[in-house]
Amino acid sequence: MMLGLGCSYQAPVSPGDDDDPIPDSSPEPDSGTADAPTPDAPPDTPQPPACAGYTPAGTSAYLVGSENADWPTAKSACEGLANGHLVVIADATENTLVRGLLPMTARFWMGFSDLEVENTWKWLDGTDVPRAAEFWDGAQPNDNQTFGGEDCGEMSNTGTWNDKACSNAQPFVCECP
Ligand SMILES: [Ca+2]
Ligand SMILES: [Ca+2]
Repeated sequence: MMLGLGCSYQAPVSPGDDDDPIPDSSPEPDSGTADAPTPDAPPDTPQPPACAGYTPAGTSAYLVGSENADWPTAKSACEGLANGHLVVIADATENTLVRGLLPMTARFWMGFSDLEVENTWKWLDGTDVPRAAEFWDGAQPNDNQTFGGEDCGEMSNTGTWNDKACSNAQPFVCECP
């Protein structure tokens, strides 16, 4: 007997029969709960891991800039590296950790400035950097007029902070997230 016109039940498998009226168990092709290996998974663009290229340390992850840059360029560079930012220091532990990322001979940019309002220091996340913070070096910030004023924050050789003319090209540290 030949197959009928889809009017009755059929053998369990009928490959090639394209007018089977019986709906299959999963009408939604991409329900996400495939119960078998799915060789036909769409070749999506692979998602890079968050903070790709950064080295985890402590409670965050860091990346030392590959070349010296002035502060605005360093800021942009970090933002272009997996959406990071110039490093923002939360506490003494992080300060020590970050200081150790570069040789003590190197001073480097961090993510704070008083570019918006002179003598009002802000981290890039918008939080205040109290002028009396324990980390400021001696008489800093002093907005040294010898250099036309100083509006960008750096880590000094000793691990203390200094305000410096933003146009200096020097190392920088990015943080992510
Ligand atoms: Ca200043
Ligand atoms: Ca200074």
